[in-house]
Amino acid sequence: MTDASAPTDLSPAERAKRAAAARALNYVETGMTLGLGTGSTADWMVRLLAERMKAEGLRVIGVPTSTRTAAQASALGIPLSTLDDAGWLDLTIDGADEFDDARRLIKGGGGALLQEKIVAAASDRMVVITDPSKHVERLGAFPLPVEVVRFGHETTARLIARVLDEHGLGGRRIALRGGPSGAFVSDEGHHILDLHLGAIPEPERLNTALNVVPGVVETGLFCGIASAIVVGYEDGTARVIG
Ligand code: ABF
Repeated sequence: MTDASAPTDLSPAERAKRAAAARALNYVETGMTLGLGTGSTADWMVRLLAERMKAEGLRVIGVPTSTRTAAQASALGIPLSTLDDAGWLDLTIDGADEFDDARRLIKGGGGALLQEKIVAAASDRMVVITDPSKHVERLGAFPLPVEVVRFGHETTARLIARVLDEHGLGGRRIALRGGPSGAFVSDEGHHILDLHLGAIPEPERLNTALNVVPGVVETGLFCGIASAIVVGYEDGTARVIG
């Protein structure tokens, strides 16, 4: 059933994002500490959460996964805490760049993968809000973001290339996000390498192998973290899968 309160002037893509965000908020109860995701779908979740807090007196504490989300949530009057002060979260709601049928994700297109993964891992449940365009049979069409320290990041890229060779993914492009003259810097002061792999046959194994490379901080492979996937559709409906 579509949400009668939804604005009528939304694009089909925005209607799908809003629908997923609205459906995911059904998991939210007063008194919860919530991980607030990052990205365009998560923007809708934060906006609708603030509306419900005002309209229904819902009381939650938010832990943002990026400075972008912190600014949005703060401006909307959502009480915020740091992850360390919160300690552990009841629920995290966040977007994704890809998801497969095993609820494995690629995240990090927005550059916040490190904080997103830490917050999601420190939550009883992680609910992903997304749309059908992000569903894949096999992860990897979306370039895999890998967060690396700035020191020696070109050498780290060469060490990553060796790992890819060992995983049958040799010769794939490894791109410094933003390029050498305008390299992206994450909230934690790191760079991001985007790995154009095409397909990732064994996501768990690759995630483990990449995470032990000196200089690698974290990868955008989320395996065994998502509890449920909420898919929003252009007709304004949403469905929970997995
Ligand atoms: C965020 O959601 C990022 O990890 C990811 O890049 C982004 C993609 O979602 P959306 O399409 O909603 O922007 O959590």
